[in-house]
Amino acid sequence: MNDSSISVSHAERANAIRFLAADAVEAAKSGHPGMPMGMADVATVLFTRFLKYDAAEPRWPDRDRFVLSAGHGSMLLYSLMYLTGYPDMPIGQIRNFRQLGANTAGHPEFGHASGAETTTGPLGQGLANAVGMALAERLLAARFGADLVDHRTYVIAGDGCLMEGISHEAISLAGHLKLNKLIVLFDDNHISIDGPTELTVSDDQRRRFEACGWKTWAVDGHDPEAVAKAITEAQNSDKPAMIACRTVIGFGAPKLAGSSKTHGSPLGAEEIAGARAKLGWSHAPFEVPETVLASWRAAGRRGAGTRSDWAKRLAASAERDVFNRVVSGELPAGWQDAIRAVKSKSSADKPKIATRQSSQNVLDALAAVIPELIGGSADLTGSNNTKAAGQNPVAAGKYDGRYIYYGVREHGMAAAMNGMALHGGIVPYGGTFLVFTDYCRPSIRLSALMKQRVIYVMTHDSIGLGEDGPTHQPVEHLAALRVIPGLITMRPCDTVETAECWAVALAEKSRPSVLALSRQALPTLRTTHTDDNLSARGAYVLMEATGARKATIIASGSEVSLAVEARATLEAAGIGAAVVSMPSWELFDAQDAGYRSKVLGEGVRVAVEAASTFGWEKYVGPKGAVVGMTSFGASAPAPALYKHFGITADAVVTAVKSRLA
Ligand SMILES: Cc1ncc(C[n+]2csc(CCOP(=O)(O)OP(=O)(O)O)c2C)c(N)n1
Ligand SMILES: [Mg+2]
Repeated sequence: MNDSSISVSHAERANAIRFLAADAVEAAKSGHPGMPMGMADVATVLFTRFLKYDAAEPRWPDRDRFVLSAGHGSMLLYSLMYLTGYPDMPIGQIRNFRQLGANTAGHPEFGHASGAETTTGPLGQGLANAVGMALAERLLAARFGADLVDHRTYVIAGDGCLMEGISHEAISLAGHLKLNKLIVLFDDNHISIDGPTELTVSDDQRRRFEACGWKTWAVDGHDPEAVAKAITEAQNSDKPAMIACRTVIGFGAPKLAGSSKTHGSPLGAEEIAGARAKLGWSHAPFEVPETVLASWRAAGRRGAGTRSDWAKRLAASAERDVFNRVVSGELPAGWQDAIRAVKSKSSADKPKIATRQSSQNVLDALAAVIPELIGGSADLTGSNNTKAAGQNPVAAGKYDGRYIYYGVREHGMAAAMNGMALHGGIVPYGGTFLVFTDYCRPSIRLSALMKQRVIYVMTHDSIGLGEDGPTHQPVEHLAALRVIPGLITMRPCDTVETAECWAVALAEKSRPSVLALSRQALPTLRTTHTDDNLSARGAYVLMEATGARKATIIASGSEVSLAVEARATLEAAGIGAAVVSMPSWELFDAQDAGYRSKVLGEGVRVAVEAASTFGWEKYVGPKGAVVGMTSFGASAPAPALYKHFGITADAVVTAVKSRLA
């Protein structure tokens, strides 16, 4: 379709977006009209001439991805979806913008409106997700060939996205990996909430992107031909592309256009009426003239033929079944055998190794059977033990690797992993030190909010890391991760539990996981093999009391062996004590009440964990005790630190005895 084949003008199509957005915000009495009005021209060019999609099949795997990183402009996306005819975006949804139960949430939420490729709103995240999506596309194209995987990733990012720190990590990584099918449309409107951007930023954005290995253009964002020309050139770029589109926020509003006042408030009846007069749009709110709608609907089906050709190629492909399996997120049959093998070998060999090393052993086995497992680390590969045997590095132009050196870009890594998981066809995991979950936290939160299987391999999980000191020793991090809804935090005590926790993380198709792993060596405590995944229950009785159970010692990770030691002392003193290994609160809380009370027992309960004591009260109860950290750590060898902070078997024994007295 082009402009001459149909009598509807570009301006009419763009105005349809503008008024759907302005009127929906007006009806909701809240929202952001300025950005959709400003970017309506650019979006119209993209969705009517360039974007490869079929509105009738929003999830077609080889579609171009469109990410609205400036998520406050959600009405831009919803208007486009309605106009192009996405089945789940009838006009009723637009009328219900921002209302409970509507898929037109205030910001685009993944899993609500089908055109929302990712949840955006926290500025910069979408741009960084898009880097992951563009990378996923390259990795899958290398695996399955261009016949099945050949699409682009487009992003709309605003001043805010580009001011956020994460944008630097994302831009830098994309430039380094030469993700030339990534095209960023920068809404260069010189306005953010506080006013003109000259208040806050003087960056030369084009030169900034160019310095990171991008090609850039600058165009008038209200000149459709200029925008189209730049996108055409960007499509042929050998580097990622950024097009700075100079726009006017709130374009068409007679008094407020160009002002931050249009950013995040309804324009008001008078201003909207003025915009109608100015732009020549005489239609009632939520009414789009038939011819305009028809031209949009035709644009929405532009890709139908391309999609059916693709479907034919897939049907005829020898890779069909594998491709379908991988895209659906199913793991290859038999992958659990690798887990079982590690478990039984470890129970027999009883290695004394750090759980980060255990994780390495598990990964070596898993990577051999799950090709879509894509690893990486934020410059701590040798410490996180994340690079599995047989995984080659991914590099610019070399996308058949399965390991990503993310560089010192924790936040960018986490957001890129979200993007890869959302893209589909990839199971991403990545590592850094547990203390730096703080550097990834906004993206970890989004992994959980979006229900994505992203696996965070977080090592050096306590004061047990020793001499690097309090800057590197996580204290409050486990508590802070355990409160994120939907996230599974797991802290295994030995190789067997580490294998089990990996199995949980992989089997959970719609939850992210954090594996908290030790730097220091730990003894094997699970010395009898069982196929059952005991860690999947969150906690279980590792050692029962010999006689009647008087006390239960609950521990996670490196402190489970300490609990075992304390138990021996108590038993020797005639006090029946059980050890409960609790690798995961979340998994344990999901068990039935009967199981939970049986595991926790009736007697005195003492928890021990080399982390903030915060929250353990719920398991030990008012009569129990928690042996843990109440301050930051310190720099010293690990054994000295455990002693210094009183996280010892003796402290556990004393706590039990004093409560039995
Ligand atoms: C991480 C983060 N910080 C702050 C906000 C609140 N916020 C939403 S939009 C915005 C300004 C964005 O400016 P820009 O991207 O230029 O959008 P425009 O005003 O041009 O639509 C801010 C600060 C946010 N959504 N995310
Ligand atoms: Mg702006």
